[in-house]
Amino acid sequence: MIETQKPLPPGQRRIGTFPRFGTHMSRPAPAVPPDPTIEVCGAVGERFHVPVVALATLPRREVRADFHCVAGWSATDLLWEGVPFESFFRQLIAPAVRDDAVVTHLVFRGIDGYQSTVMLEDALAEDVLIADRLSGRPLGGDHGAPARLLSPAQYGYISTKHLCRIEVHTSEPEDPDSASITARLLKSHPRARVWEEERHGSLPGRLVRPFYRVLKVPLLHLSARGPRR
Ligand SMILES: Nc1nc2c(c(=O)[nH]1)N[C@H]1C(S)=C(S)[C@@H](COP(=O)(O)O)O[C@H]1N2
Ligand SMILES: [Mo]
Repeated sequence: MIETQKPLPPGQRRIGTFPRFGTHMSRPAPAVPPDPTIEVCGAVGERFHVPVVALATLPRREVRADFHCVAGWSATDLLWEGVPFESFFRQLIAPAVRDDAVVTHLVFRGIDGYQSTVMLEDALAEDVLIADRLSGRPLGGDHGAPARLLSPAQYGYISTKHLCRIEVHTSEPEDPDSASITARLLKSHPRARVWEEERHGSLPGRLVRPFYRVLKVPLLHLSARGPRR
C-alpha cells in the first residue's frame, strides 16, 4: 500500500515520535497540585479560578493535528481532546471582562513558570484547545499535565503546558527583558504561524532555520531526560 503523507509546513521534518521538549530541559514535569485550577486575571473585574475538573463540564471536542516545533521537528497525526479555547473564552472570560476593556492579547502561564503571549484572534481559532487528553488518555507530565494550551497552526512554543493562569490584556504586553541583546537575538515571532514560517521576531524564517536545526538534536536529548511523573 502506498501511503501518501500530508505535506508539512516549510522547513519542518517529520519525527516518528512525540518527544517531550521545552525550556524545562531535563527538569522533571512540575508537580500538579491536588485540586489544580486555571486562574484568570488581568482585564477582568476580579481574578477567578476555574478548576481543571470543570473542563469536563464545558463543550468538548477532539482535534487531530500535527504539532510543529520551531526547532524543526513535527510530530504528526496526534489526537487531542479538550475544551475549545473559544468556548472557554466566550463562556468564562468574556462575561468577566471589564466594561471598558477590549481584549487583544492573552498570556498563558504554566506551573513551571513558562509563558506564551497569544493574540486574541489566534487564540480563538477553531482548532485551539485547552487540552486535557492526548491519544485517548489523560495528559501525562511530559506533554503538559493537568492541561495545556494546544494551538496546532502555531509553533509549539505558543502551546503552554501545565497551564495554571491566563492573563487578559488590552494591548500587547511588554516583555520585561526585551531590551537585552540576547532577548533581541532570540526574539520569537509574536504570531508564530507555521504555514507562514513565522519563526523569528525580525528575521525571515528561512534564514533562522539552520540555527534551530543545529540546536534541535541536543535540545531534544536534553528535554527528554529526567524522571517521569
Ligand atoms: N510549561 C511549558 N510549556 C511549554 C514549554 C515549556 O518549556 N514549558 N515548551 C514549549 C515548546 S518550545 C514546545 S515545542 C512544546 C513542546 O511540547 P511537548 O513537550 O508536549 O512536545 O511545548 C511548549 N510549551
Ligand atoms: Mo519548541
